Amino acid sequence: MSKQKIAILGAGPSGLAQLRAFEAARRAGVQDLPEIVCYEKQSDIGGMWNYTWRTGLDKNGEPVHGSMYRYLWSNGPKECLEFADYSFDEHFGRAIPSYPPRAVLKDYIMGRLDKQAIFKYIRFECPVRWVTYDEGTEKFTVTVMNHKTGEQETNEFDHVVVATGHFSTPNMPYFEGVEQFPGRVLHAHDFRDALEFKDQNVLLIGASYSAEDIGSQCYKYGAKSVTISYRSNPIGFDWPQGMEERPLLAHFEGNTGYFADGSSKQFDAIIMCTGYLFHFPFLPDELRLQTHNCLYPDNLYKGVFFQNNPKLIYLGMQDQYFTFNMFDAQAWYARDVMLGKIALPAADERRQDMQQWLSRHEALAGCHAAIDFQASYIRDLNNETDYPEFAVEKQADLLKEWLQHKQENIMGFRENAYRSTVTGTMASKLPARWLDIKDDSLESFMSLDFVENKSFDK
Ligand code: FAD
Ligand code: NA7
Repeated sequence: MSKQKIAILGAGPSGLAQLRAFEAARRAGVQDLPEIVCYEKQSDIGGMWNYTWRTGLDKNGEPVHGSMYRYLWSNGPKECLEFADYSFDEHFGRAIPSYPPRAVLKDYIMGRLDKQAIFKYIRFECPVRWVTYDEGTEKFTVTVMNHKTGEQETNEFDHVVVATGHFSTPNMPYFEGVEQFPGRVLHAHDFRDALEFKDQNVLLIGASYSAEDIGSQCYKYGAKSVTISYRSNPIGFDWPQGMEERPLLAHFEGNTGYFADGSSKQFDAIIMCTGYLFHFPFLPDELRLQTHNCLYPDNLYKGVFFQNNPKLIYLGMQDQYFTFNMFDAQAWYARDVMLGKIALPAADERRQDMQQWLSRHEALAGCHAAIDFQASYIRDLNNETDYPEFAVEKQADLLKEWLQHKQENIMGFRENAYRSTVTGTMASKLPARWLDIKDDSLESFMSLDFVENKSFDK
């Protein structure tokens, strides 16, 4: 029998988790591993964490994937995204604070990879153009544009793992009069540097993570005022002076925004923090996941296997309280199904299982229930694989503390420290207020005199 072939689309944290899962099996002595090809649009690994200064199109004319910006710090405690098979202690050799900047987290993600072992599978600058499935041969055909050779390539695979992320294609609503707005109008996807908005009156539309964090960045780096306009509910933090929330914007006249409560204000710039579209331009209707940002997208058995064709696997498509360790849980489970260690049930049984999760999802009341829901989803996956234990329920408790800490002080929550559920190590603390630490480079951060948390035992 010929070897199985697997295509992984995307080499961000999810695609890398899939590669790592197979690598772990190889190290454990599993024979006859499938042949793997990972197609990546960018010229390096890391997905979102691979910061780019570019916006619009990349050097190959492809839509820029990155939505991350300078000065971005982890928006959740690192203890809730720690890999169970590669701890922060193992990487840094000492305790570091709970909310590291982007470059520090990226260093950690990259640190667990044996680059030699993994890079050989990855084909960089190869955006996937089209995927089809042939019922007769039971194979997928994947066509990519190889920008390095300037030619398209087509190959056949037994499984396709879609790990292309879902925070990259802007959801950009229209507001009457915006076309006459004299200042800059951009989506969070194109936001790169808060200093651009220094001394400006900035309007952010949207009331979720992007609005909260970009607003905080603009405040930290000297915006004159930050106004957040919400559609459903205000974020509700005790914002510092100069930041405020207003109901939904109704329309613009020149540089003046008019809000649903009748109030108005003049602005220099508008940043749409209005979320992202699930966008898979390389998939035909019958293979394409159609959903929005939520904790349990329909038609994904175990959150990963596409119901129409479970040989098509989607990783990381959920809204994310948990990130890297959830991608691992998914990748380990998907690997075991692809290796035939776990058998997938028939379609109606898969439907029943999804239905049960969907009903739970629908009944969720509040953030604590949502966190517990995602933790139990991860537990459900980890129960079936050899991914190391990481006490996901305890991490859920840390996430609840995180919510409380944000509520107490949105500009200072990153000064809190938590204990790792993987190693038991208590994080150290920042030596200064987060608002006062403006250099976020790896070198600068790692040279800070972190404050050891002596009050806690290991
Ligand atoms: P991505 O990281 O998006 O990677 C997808 C990969 O697929 C990319 O490399 C892309 O180039 C590639 N790709 C896309 N299309 C194609 C194609 N057609 N062909 C080939 N390759 C393709 N998470 C946290 O844990 N902590 C944080 O602090 C945090 N902050 C965030 C801040 C922002 C602004 C954003 C947008 C996200 C943040 N996240 C954070 C969530 C983040 O999305 C995840 O941490 C993680 O990057 C998701 O990994 P992924 O591999 O699923 O997707
Ligand atoms: P989210 O979490 O999907 O949130 C999108 C927000 O945008 C949400 O508050 C929406 O309001 C709002 N929205 C969407 N459409 C509109 C319109 N038409 N008008 C006004 N407001 C709108 O996206 P984020 O970018 O904040 O976060 C995504 C990830 O990026 C996250 O994981 C972070 O780690 C970084 P709603 O509440 O639905 O009324």
